[in-house]
Amino acid sequence: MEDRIKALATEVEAFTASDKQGVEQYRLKYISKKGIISELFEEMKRMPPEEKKQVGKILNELKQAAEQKLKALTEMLESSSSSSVDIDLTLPPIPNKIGNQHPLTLTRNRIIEIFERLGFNVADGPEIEDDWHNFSALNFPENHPAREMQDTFFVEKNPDMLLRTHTSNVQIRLMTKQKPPLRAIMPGRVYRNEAISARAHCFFHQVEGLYVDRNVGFADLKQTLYHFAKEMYGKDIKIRFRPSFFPFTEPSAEIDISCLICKGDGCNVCKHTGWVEIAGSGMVHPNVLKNCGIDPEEFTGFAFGMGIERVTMLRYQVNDLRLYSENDIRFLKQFHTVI
Ligand code: 2U9
Repeated sequence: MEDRIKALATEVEAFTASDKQGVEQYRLKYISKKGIISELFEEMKRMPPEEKKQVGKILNELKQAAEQKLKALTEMLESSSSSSVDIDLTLPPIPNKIGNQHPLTLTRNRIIEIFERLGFNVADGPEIEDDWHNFSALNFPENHPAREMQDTFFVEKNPDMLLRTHTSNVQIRLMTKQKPPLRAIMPGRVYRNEAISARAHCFFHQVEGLYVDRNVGFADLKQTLYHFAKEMYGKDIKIRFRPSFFPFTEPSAEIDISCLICKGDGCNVCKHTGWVEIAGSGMVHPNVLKNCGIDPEEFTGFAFGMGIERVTMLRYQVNDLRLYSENDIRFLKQFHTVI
């Protein structure tokens, strides 16, 4: 019996385990109620009293050594599994990257905010449009160059359908559906068949506006857009109207603002004129009102249109249109709301 206990002590001492299962096997084999050491205690009970004393002593020593070993094996396993994940809790945290709104979104939202305070609603419409809503209803003659394939993207299978070249299609839909008074702005994406460069792109964004009611005049147009310019660029801004031509407005005018860079003294941005173009505008052509079922003898209206890219360019001094659609995080992260 004593020899068996000594052999077991050597076995216990030499035991190794590399995982949880190994440690559990050890426990079951030596320490559990049905393990070898418990069996030896049972055997000892049947021994004569004079031998019991000596065997009991070394059996108790074995039991203690086996329990110590179990503790050591468990601790070793725990420390090796936690050291495999190497975390230095003293390191500063990696900051979360917080996204921001696209500069065009910031500008569009600011434009909407300004016009909403003047009582304009926001209207929306389709980007794939038919010829009537994009051209004919807007008084474009049959042979107008904008209707050419070089200028407009047509749907191959149905040449009556096209990618809208302006958001004016929404105005036509609005005027056909609702009767005056109408006061709305139409922000949205538009498409033109242009070669991509720093100054032109095949898609861009516009906000157009429309106000139709009895007795709407050119003075209302001037004051509305002067108010817009002051809200967008500051109260010291100057505006001027230059006569122009569009098929859908009569009379028509282009709107310039005083150059924000040189304050009118002359620089590269304003090509040394002191003025930069910001929008087109005019009184809605009587033919356009008629095409939408509105009597031009009873109602008049003004309309305007501006490119969001251009407004943004002047707001943030961005000099290349391509930057807006390249998704370069170094460009995009520079913008924040200007209050
Ligand atoms: C209806 C009647 C009239 C909208 C207008 C302009 C002048 C204009 C350009 C500005 C820069 C387009 O983005 S741009 O290239 N727009 O010059 N837009 S008046 O006139 C309308 C629209 C709809 C029914």
